[in-house]
Amino acid sequence: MAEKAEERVQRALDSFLVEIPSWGFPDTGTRFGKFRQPGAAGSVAEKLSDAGQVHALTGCCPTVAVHTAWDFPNGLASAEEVAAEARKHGVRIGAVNPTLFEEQCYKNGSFGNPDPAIRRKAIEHTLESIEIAKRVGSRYLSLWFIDGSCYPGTANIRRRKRWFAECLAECHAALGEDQYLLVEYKPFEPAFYHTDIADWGMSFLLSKAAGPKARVLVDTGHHYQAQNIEQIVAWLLDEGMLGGFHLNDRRYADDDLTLGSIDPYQVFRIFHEIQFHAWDSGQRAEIAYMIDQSHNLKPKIEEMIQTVNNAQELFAKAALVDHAALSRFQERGELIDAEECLRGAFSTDVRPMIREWRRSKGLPEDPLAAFRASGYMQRVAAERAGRSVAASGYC
Ligand SMILES: [Mn+2]
Repeated sequence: MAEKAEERVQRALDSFLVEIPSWGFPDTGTRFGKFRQPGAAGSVAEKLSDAGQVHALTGCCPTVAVHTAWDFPNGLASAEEVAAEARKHGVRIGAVNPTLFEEQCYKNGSFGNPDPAIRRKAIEHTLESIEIAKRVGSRYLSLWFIDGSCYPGTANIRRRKRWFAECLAECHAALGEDQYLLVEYKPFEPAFYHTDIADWGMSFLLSKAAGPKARVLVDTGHHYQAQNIEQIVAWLLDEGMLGGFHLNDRRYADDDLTLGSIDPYQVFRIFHEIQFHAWDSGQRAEIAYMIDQSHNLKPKIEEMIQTVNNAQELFAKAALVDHAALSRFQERGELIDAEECLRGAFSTDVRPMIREWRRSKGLPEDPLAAFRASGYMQRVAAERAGRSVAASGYC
């Protein structure tokens, strides 16, 4: 007899952890400006405190992604202090992201820069980030590059590809036993003619060239409009090359919108491919689920709770797909039944089952309401008022 819906959802939620980004809590903005929020985090300690709130109320965000330049002001020397601060707030440091895009020297790129001295500087920063990751007990070094060009003829695309392969291989060689290199892709922005790692295929090839512990990172916002993201995910799973996700949504291009706010069925289909693969292959792929959103308009902590909530709902819905039945329908070419099998799961209201899961874990049934009732925001807004400069951080 098939497992009951409630049990499937409980089991799925038990296995589903989502990492939240430190850059989701300070004041950030678009290229046009910032709208400051009272109580926005201004220091690493404040970011970790805010992240700790999200985990305390949702129970599924035990790690926080960090950016080397923004969160480790003294580089490696800050590592222990930041790790201790995270522990103090009930979380751990997750993926370490080298910051390879803010300094003036990176105008023409980092790993793809034609100047070998700048490529060397980018490698050294990445190697230090790997050491930080080791020091704070993080398994992931997560790489996103601005590299590319804005005008035809201005960059040697083939040479840059080879420089990328060399730099990534050198960084891969420094990884610890249990560490992974995650390589993100993005089709455009800030480069508007070519991006050195523009799509999953380029990330795949460069990861393969780097070494056995490099994997592709799929940022859901980094795709063209009509792209079939779940197919990319299915292929990466089948190749054993899916490392993780940066979860967000977009309507036009990368805008850090709330996950599932525009197209929840897309997210559901991605989660479905992952769970279908696990059923089919008998093994669950190790995937780092991370949120990459930085909100300029919505209240930051509430937004992060809303995103985690959306992620749990969509993951739980995907757990309701009857894989055995779906396989049968697919084999027999029963198109309507196969499609309805997916749609039925997607249409199920899983919220009562999620509330039940939360009750069973001693968590608030409605984390957003619990956060609002906690008075945390009012308290930190008062404590943090009058601070001069907010911590930077936007990607
Ligand atoms: Mn990203």
